[in-house]
Order: sequence, then C-alpha cells, then structure tokens
Amino acid sequence: MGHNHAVDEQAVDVDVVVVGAGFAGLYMLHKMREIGATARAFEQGGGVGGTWYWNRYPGARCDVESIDYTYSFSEELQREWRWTERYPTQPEILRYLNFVADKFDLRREIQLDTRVESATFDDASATWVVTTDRGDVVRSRFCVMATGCLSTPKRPGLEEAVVFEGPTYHTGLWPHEGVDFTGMRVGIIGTGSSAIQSIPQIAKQAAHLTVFQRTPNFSIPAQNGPIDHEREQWSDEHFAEFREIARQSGFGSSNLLNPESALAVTPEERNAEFERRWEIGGIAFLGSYMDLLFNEEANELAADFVRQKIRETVHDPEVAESLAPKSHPLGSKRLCVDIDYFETYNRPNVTLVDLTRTPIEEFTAHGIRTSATEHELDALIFATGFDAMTGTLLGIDIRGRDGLSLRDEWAEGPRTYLGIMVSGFPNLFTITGPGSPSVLSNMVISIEQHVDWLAALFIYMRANGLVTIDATDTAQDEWSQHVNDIANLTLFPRAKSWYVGANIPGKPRMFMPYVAGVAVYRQRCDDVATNDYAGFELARA
Ligand code: NA7
Repeated sequence: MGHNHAVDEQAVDVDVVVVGAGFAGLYMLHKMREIGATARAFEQGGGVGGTWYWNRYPGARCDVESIDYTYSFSEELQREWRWTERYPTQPEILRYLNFVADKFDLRREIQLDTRVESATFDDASATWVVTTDRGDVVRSRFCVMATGCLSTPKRPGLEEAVVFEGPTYHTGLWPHEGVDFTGMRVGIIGTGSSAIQSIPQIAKQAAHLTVFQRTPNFSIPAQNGPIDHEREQWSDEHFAEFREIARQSGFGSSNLLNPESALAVTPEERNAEFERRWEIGGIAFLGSYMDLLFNEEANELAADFVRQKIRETVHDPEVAESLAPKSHPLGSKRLCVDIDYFETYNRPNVTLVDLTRTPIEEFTAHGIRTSATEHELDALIFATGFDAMTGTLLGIDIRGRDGLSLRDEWAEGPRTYLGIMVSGFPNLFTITGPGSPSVLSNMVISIEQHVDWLAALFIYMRANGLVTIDATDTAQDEWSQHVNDIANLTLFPRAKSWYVGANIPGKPRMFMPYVAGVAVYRQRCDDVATNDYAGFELARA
C-alpha cells in the first residue's frame, strides 16, 4: 500500500501483520487486499476459525442466532451460505469460516500452526518486528491483534488436579477426534456457558455425570429449531436494512429491545412479557424491559421469574434451590442460553454438587473429595473459562516505544483509547479490544466495524503521507474513565465475572467491555475519524 510513503518501503516485508485467523483475522485479510495493502496472518491453530476451531466440546454452539452471526460485508456470501438451525453449532460455524477462507482465497496469506511470541516496535524505522515460535521474523508497518476475547483457556486454582489419574479435558481445548464417555463416571467443574451447553449432551452418554457448581447461572432456553426460512428470506431480500438494524442496536443483533420500564407495568403485564420472551428464547430475554441492566428492582423481577422457572422445571426442590442464582443480578454475568439444561438434573444419572455447601477439599487419584464425600470419577472436564479479553494479548511479549511493555502498561488493568489502540504502542491495533463493546455485542458486527474503521484509517494515512498513529495519553485517560463511568451506571460491575477479571486469581479488577452499545460506539469512532482522528497523533516519517 505504501507507494507514497516517505520511508523506504523495502524496510518492511508486509504492510500489515495480522495475529489470528478467526472471524477478525479473516475479514482483516480480505479488507486489506481490497484496499491494496499486503498482509500476512499467523494462526496458532491447525486451521482457521479461532474460537470455533478450539471449542469443540459436545453441544458447543453460538448464543447469537445464525442469521445475525454472519459477516455482512458481502451480500453474495450471505446468499450463498445457508444455515440449518436457529443457533449455529460449532461444526457449522467452522464450516462457514472455512467456506469464507476459500471463497475469498485467504489461505495463501495465513501461516497455520504458528504462535506469535513477540511484537516489538522499532522506533527508528517506525515498523513492527513480529517473531513466532517457528522462527519467523517479519517486519511490518502495522500490527493487528485479531486474537479474540476468549482464547486463553484457564483452570484457575486447579493446578493440584494433576494427582487425578484419569483423563482431563478443558472445554476450550477439546480433542478434535471427540471423546466417548460411554460407561464412564464423568465430573465437570464449572457452570458457565460452556458447561451449560455440554452438560445435557454428556449426561446422555456418560454412565454418571457429577456437576461441581460454585456459582449457579441464569440461563434461558434457546428454543432452538430449524432455521426460520421466512425470516431468512426476509433478511436476504432486505439485506441492507436487516444489517443496519443490527448496527444501530445495542448488542448488535436484530433482536428488539422493549423501550418500557419493568416498573411501569402491572405484575400481570410483566409476567406476560417475560413469558413471551421466554418462549421466544435466548438472549432476547434481556430486552424484555429497558431497565433490566440498570435498575436493581427491575432486574430482581426478571431474576425472580427465571428462578421460578427453575423451581418448576427441576423436580428435587433442594437441587432446584442450589441451581437458582441469587448472588448476582440477571445478565451481570453472561446470560446463558441452553437446550434442556435444567431438565438434565431430573435424570437419575446426574448429580449436582453445590460447592458453596460442600467445597472441594482435594483432588485424589480417583476423583474429587469435597467436605462431604469422595466422588469417584473416570474422567474430569474443566469448563472453567478463559483469561478473558487481556489474557491472549498479554501472553505475547508486546513492546511499544522505548521498549515499553504492554504487560507493565496494563499491570493495573487494561487502558485503551476506543478499545482499539494503546498509547505508546504506535500502529498496533486491538480488534474488539478492552474498552470496546466486544463481548457485550454480536462479535461479528463489532469485528467488521473495527476492520472497516482501520481500512479507512490506512487509506487516510496513505493519502496524507502519514506513517505512524498513536493514541494520546489524554484521550486514553478520558476514554478509560468514560468506559468505567458508563459501566457504573449499570448492574454489570456487581458480579464477580470474567468481565471484571474476577475469574483469574490476582488479575486486576476492572470492567473491560464498553457497555453503551454498538450504535453509540460506532458513532463515536466515526466522529473521531471525521475530526481527523481526534485523540490520536499522526506523524510523517
Ligand atoms: P465462564 O463463563 O467463565 O464459566 C466458568 C465456570 O467455571 C464458572 O461457573 C466458574 O464459577 C467455574 N469455575 C472457575 N474456576 C473455578 C474453580 N476454581 N472452582 C470451581 N469452579 C470454578 O466460562 P465458559 O467457558 O463457560 O464461558 C465463557 C464464555 O464463552 C461465555 O460467556 C460465552 O460468551 C462464550 P464462578 O462463576 O467463577 O464461581
């Protein structure tokens, strides 16, 4: 791209190094080709797909609906690809991403099975030097972290589990050949989304399944089924309009938010609306009323409704009480979307261990000993989540100006400008980074928005003979404060969730996603661009 650059272009191998080949990396490569920039991607996995390459546990699917969880940059792609179910399964999403890689001929720029180890900014030449575990050393003008938000699996505090002699698995690192649990006594630790999706599937196969639960979670039935062809056809025929609804929404999908307060209606009306949303299924339940995530009283009404559903579903009242979440507001931890989760506890081969009553005392060679008893197990599954949002970035040795280390910069928690740049790290970009809507949105919408914004920036820099861009300290301070202020208007910070880093011992507590919604955020990013990238410092060679 840099034919107009003042700097000697021979100094760089490519214009852009992209780290990761999931939804973000793939679109980044496509977009760079479109604007005439050279790019090269490194991907740790043995195939494209990112999170959908690794998370192959039984029952894995997206909690955003198929027709929303797709790229919007190509109408042709939308028409060529058909989803089979309302919520896409992991194998189907992986097939989709492979289809995209082939259709747009992206593979020739992707080096698989390669982990980026370091990225270092060279002040003198204003270039990034990226190294990998395969010995690659690549110099580029820009470095784009398309590393995902939930890509570093964690087994927090469970290192002592090594004494267990049976096989162990992590949902986020599932064996590609699958696991046959037939006849086995299986234990699973955790009751987040991954566990809630896999428990019903594993229970159908295993001789016995024991679920070790620390915190019960709210979950809404997916009401999954075959794809609604009428809706699909509508979205095809109204492609632009359909996509615009998502872009102008809060969470980035076509689900509609009820503008009314839960407190402004009668109990009968409210119950009818909750019931209606429950029947629709999925995350749309959070949109029942506009104040569920802002007002404790409103939230408690919705939480009560869900707890009542759990009590009606689970036959054993003691188990039902253990499964009914009471320690955090509904939605303040990622709302789960399930298929027959609570029903599964009615099976004779499923046992719930409530760790708040009987904590784990130790792992043994043959299972887990709680304060009450020893549970003998043949296999153990960790559904213990990820070092979310920052774990993967900090797993790479990233050095900015004057050797400044990102690990040091973020020692007290991540600080960014717009969630896309970190002051002191010129020409380094974090797609869906902390401080952007990221995990509180349909990731595909947010990824496309960031990539499109970057493409426009690169064109602007080329047109103006600019070589570097860096966020100013002031802009970063203001943005970080703003992200925090907005979060504090909501109930999100009330939960000990991975949104605040609470699932990783020692991780600094800071609410990381930007909660104002994708429409507000997009406008803000567009305004910054229109105002000659206000808050950024751009420089010639
Ligand atoms: P989550 O949502 O982080 O869930 C992890 C679960 O593991 C959660 O129930 C944790 O309980 C539990 N956990 C973690 N550490 C321990 C220990 N040490 N002991 C007992 N239980 C533990 O990860 P998921 O993979 O399910 O989902 C991540 C996201 O991926 C999801 O939100 C979707 O967006 C997709 P805790 O609540 O911390 O008490």
